[in-house]
Amino acid sequence: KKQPGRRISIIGVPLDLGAGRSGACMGPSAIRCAGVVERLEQIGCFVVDEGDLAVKNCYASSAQQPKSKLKHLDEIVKVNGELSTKIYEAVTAGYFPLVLGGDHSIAIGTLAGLRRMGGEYGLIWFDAHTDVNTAETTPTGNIHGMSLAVALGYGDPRLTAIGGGIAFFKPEHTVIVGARSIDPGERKFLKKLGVRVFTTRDIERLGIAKVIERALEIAAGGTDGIHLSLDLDGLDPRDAPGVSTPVPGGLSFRESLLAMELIFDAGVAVSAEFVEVNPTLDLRNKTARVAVDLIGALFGEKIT
Ligand code: B3U
Ligand code: MN
Ligand code: MN
Repeated sequence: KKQPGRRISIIGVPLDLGAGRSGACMGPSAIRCAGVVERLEQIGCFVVDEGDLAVKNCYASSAQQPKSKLKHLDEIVKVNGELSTKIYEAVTAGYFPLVLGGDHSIAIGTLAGLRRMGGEYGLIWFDAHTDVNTAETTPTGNIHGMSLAVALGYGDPRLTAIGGGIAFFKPEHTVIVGARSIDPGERKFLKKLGVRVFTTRDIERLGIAKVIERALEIAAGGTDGIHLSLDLDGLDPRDAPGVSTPVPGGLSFRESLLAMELIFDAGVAVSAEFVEVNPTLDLRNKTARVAVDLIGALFGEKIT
């Protein structure tokens, strides 16, 4: 199936306050250096790079943290509010928003912006983690471990209020792919809500093609399209070493690339984000280059 080259709006969000260590703030630069705009133009996309949102990145030590359980809540609320507006404007203008992170807390803003469109969207969450902690369950206080819960309507009221707090994503159209590090509170939450999780064990047994086929049924069946939230730590650290919280036993580069190709073939994606690239831990920008390969495949680049 041939799809026309898309109009893509690139939005960089150099935020790392949601993670447990600094460095992901350099992710958008690293992905640009790896040639994301050129690659998309080569495959016939029309690309507008909006540049980066302004972020006051003051990565405080634990001793400087406010007593709040959620670390850096004020700045994260502010940046995600701005991001949600950017996303809403891009989609309204007919663009496919491609958000470059930044830590995964930026999904709060992306998804709030998408929800403001009023349609019903499905969600594919590609990640080693499940990011459904709340203030009650978080073992770290890091907001990047809470963004999926917020998208589903759970969590700190200041986070769920972003974008107007209307019509949250539905658990029955949400699917997690690649999980292998789930906290006890998250396991309960996912069970209670009935969110489908394809762990790395499921992928090993079923194969990535079957898993993506089922994920697309869940996320795209009866919706107006899907959002892909791709955390680079979903891949194995051998293929994507430059991430803040690597977890062994992840998806290979080949499996991840096929996943992107299958999502392109389905023709259902309306927005995407690529997050958690941390250049300070990377090897010669390898992880950013992997991100660009995956982005190319998501927009229709083919090996042959
Ligand atoms: N579940 C843990 C660890 C974590 C979540 N997301 C990342 N790490 N990248 C937490 O802090 O919530
Ligand atoms: Mn994540
Ligand atoms: Mn993760």
